[in-house]
Amino acid sequence: MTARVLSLFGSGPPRVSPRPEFVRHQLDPCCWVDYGHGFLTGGDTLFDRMVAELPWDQGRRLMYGTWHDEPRLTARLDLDDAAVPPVVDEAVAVLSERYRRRFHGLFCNYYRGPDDGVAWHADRIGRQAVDPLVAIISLGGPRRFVMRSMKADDAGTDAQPGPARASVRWLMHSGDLLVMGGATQHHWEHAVPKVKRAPARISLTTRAGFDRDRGVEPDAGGPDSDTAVGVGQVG
Ligand SMILES: O=C(O)CCC(=O)C(=O)O
Repeated sequence: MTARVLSLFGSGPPRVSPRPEFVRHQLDPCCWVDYGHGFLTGGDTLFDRMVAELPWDQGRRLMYGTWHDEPRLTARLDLDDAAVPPVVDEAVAVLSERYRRRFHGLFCNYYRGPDDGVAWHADRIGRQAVDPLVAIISLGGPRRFVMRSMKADDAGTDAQPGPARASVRWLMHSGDLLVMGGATQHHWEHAVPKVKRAPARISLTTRAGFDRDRGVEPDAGGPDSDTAVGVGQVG
């Protein structure tokens, strides 16, 4: 396992930033990402606590007839579970208020080092709900998070290459937040690639889609973002 890089704002008690700033990246006309640098302070403290206290599970996948360990550990919690630290409840409340959507569940992923990762995929909630929101808080790290469009998937031929797919990447630092919204789960994929070197990282993922209580989508929209920038210049 690679030594963890302590970030400037990562130590100290975990807190939601009192004035979180979100930058909107418009991926295409109907898909967007809001990025919140330093959404949480004390991310490394929270990382240590979650590594020690969460009920981590080693998932297994059947691939070509053989079972393989997933290259990360996972823990799946309800938001009202006693194992969810109050600062995470507070973070989810901030998200619910900002997007006026109810978030459900906390899916935690523990990437122990560079050999852990998750391959290209769109979240399953995109098959169950129209325009779901997927919010990811990163703890520890930093670690690269990449996205690519599912469109223009025409690789062409060697002689005549097809159009390149739009892609974008972020280096997520401890306490950063990334929210995928609009039609992103229908038109874009994301991944946390395996790399040569990477410190351990946890991602906390919560999603808003179908409203279980009302049986309808309460509000498909979100607030306007503080800043809008295009694809490709983040890193
Ligand atoms: O760890 C992350 O940042 C992404 C996790 C993810 O994409 C997933 O679990 O579906």
